[in-house]
Amino acid sequence: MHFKHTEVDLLTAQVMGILNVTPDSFSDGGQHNTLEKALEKATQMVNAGATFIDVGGESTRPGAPEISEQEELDRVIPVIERLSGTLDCVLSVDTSKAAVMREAVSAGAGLINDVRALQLPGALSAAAEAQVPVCLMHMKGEPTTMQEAPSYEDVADEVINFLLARVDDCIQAGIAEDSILLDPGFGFGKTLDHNYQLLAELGRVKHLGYPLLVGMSRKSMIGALTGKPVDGRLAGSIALATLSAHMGAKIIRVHDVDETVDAIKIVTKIQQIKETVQGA
Ligand code: 9MG
Repeated sequence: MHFKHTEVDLLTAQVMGILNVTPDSFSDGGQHNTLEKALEKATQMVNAGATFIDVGGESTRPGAPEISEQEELDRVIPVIERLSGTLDCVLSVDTSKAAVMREAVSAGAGLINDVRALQLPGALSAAAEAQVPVCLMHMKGEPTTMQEAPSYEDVADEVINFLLARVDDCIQAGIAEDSILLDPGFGFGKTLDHNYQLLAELGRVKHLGYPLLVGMSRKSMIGALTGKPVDGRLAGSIALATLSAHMGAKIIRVHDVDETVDAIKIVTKIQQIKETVQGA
């Protein structure tokens, strides 16, 4: 798939490193300091094998408050400008706001990652004009309230129908079909059982024919099973990254790049052998 200046082979799974640029991420003050720390963190992730760095200025954690457009621009754009051209990776912007999409892409972002699947005003046309790939994610509700008793008749059916409808809208708006990625949205308006049901049925989402991005790193779907706090969820995160790559996910969004890259190398090796055996 073509991401602005970079072609990425999505035949094998790739790792996306998470770069949060919320005020608590690099909290010892000063814009220069923040930019250098963001660069240092992103460089570590790229050196560890991340193909994508996802830069986000607004937390999408359950219950997280929304921030203004200007606040998000102020957090994200200087970081993308600083990283752009310096790192050998695709910069992704994690945003739902049209203005942030536009400015991030002019600053160097090559992918729009929208947890609201381009449903906010102006987002569809901003993404179409930006001419970079988009990741459409499923979320039931909004981050502030999404974990208040989410319910589905059939979670996989609902996610698939939502994503297909969003793909139709994107194509109508002029977004090229071969620049669309889909994401079932683990942890976004889903109970523990919904998340694991969706993972078990990931093959159905894959069969829609669009590359899949998944994000489960350190999420509560791990903590609820293992009883571990956020900083004790590495093994669970690697297990989920491994399983999802084995089931066909092509971009795995994670905090722990180094360990995930190792796990993905093993999945890739097995997949290559299986392809050779099947092709023989
Ligand atoms: C921003 N963000 C947080 N979690 C995410 C997930 O699971 N997928 C995508 N695409 N973005 C996410």
